[in-house]
Amino acid sequence: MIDDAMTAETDPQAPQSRVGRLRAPWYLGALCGVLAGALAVGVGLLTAQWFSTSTPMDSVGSAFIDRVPGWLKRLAIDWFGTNDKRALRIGIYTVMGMLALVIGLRALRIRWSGAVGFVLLGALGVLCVLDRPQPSLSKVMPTVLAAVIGAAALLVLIDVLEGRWRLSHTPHRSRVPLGLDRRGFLVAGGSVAAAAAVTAASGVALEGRRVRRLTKGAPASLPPIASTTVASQPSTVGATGAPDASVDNLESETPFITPSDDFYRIDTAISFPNVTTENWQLRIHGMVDRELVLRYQDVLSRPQVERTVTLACVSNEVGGDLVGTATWQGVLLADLLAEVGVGKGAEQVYSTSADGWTSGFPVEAALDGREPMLAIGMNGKPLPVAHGFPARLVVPGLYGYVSATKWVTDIKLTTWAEDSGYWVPRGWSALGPVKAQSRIDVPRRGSAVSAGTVNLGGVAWAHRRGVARVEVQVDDGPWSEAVLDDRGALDTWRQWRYAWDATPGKYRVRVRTTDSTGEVQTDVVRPPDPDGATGLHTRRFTVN
Ligand SMILES: Nc1nc2c(c(=O)[nH]1)N[C@H]1C(S)=C(S)[C@@H](COP(=O)(O)O)O[C@H]1N2
Ligand SMILES: [Mo]
Repeated sequence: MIDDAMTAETDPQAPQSRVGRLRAPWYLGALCGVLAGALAVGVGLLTAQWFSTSTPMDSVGSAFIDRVPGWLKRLAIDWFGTNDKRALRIGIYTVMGMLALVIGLRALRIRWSGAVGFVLLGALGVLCVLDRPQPSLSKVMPTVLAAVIGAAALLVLIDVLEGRWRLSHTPHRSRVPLGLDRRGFLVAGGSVAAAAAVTAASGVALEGRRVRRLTKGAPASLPPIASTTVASQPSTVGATGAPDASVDNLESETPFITPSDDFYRIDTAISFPNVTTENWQLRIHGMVDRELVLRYQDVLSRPQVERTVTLACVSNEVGGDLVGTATWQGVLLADLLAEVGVGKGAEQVYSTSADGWTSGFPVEAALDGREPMLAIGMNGKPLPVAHGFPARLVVPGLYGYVSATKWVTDIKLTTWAEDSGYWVPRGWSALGPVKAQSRIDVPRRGSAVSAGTVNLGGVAWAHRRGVARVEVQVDDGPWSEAVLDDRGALDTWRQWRYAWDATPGKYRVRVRTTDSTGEVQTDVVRPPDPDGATGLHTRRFTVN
């Protein structure tokens, strides 16, 4: 059987003028580009596992995160919340797919330009890896392999498409395009698509297995809390009564302890760093009298403490949900620092994660009694991978971006001049004390509110000073005191409740907190940038 498009090209002596007509349609060129791109992606996904590093696409994503202007990063958090990484991945795959398509189109006109296009994309990927902390040969390998194989696949596809390389009938190669070889193209295109699917699927499966195995060495149960260190939480301040929690759904909406699965996640890691209990170690060095290197077992065998602390993200908008409370277990940083001996002149506790992210806070914050921890446990279990397994820092009263290094592997005592945490050169404040905030959580947004007693509730926090009071204001009425839940401490949020006697109508409700020093939460509206949002959370209700 003879393919329809072939009849004309069986004559190699065909006049030049006819070759033009035999050129493959543009969309097949585009398809070649996309297929070759898909194979490159698959090869990247798979070889990233072989070299235990990130995929080319994720390297581009990470370099993008590192380099994006602050305003764009903030927009991304606003738009996508903590889904920003998935959105970024989708964006990168879309852009790369479009580039591959264009490369395929070009390759139809100029044969070599396809290969050149993939090599250029590969070079961009390599630059992205080099731009990241601790570049290495194995980190660039997936990108190099993906680009080379993508380029080769495109050359083959275009050759087959244009009949330079005949796969059907008597296979042969020709220096001039002999016209569209449909069956050959189907075979070649199908093979590339199948190879792309197989490599991508195995890469994704291996990545899933890798992430599951990261916690393989996690202890079944955390070591017991040492009796000597079960120091009670700093006592709470301020007035309250015993609220009737049964009348509202505050505890189900915003439980005092945030379940680990619901805890907000913010970090620059597109894929989890390769850190396990076996390969993890923490080095404490810099301006210290003697360095210390800890293995996971060393941490487990040290006296354990447990503290309930509310962690907040500086990017949290007024009323936002980038804040949560957990019970953290681990060892006190002050004990570790006492052991290494903090040198004279040390100003900053500067820590680095396994994937090269950094943060730093004042040495005083480690020693002023707020009890920062090297945490290994969250809510009674080993830290989840997303929250820094096997170990992270938790520093009460400071935003996460200056203190809460997840997957922490390095603590350096240093000066402010010597080192700056990741977000500081990107325009965020070097010091990040958490600002007092209060939030209205119930009734839920959009739920029907009927006249009578409306149970308002939410949480408020004022780290290092403690929430002394929460007040609610309806329209421009007086500020009325809410009831505070008994649970909580200086560095945790407090749940509040307020029974509002509401008649039908439209209302604006605001909330504010006062800390134990009598300082009232400011109503001045400021964005998160550069050191945390302020302003009063406001909700509008229609009472029926
Ligand atoms: N390794 C690493 N640790 C990190 C970050 C990061 O990007 N990388 N982000 C910090 C920020 S900005 C915050 S708010 C907290 C969030 O901790 P969580 O994800 O456990 O809630 O982690 C901090 N620790
Ligand atoms: Mo953050």
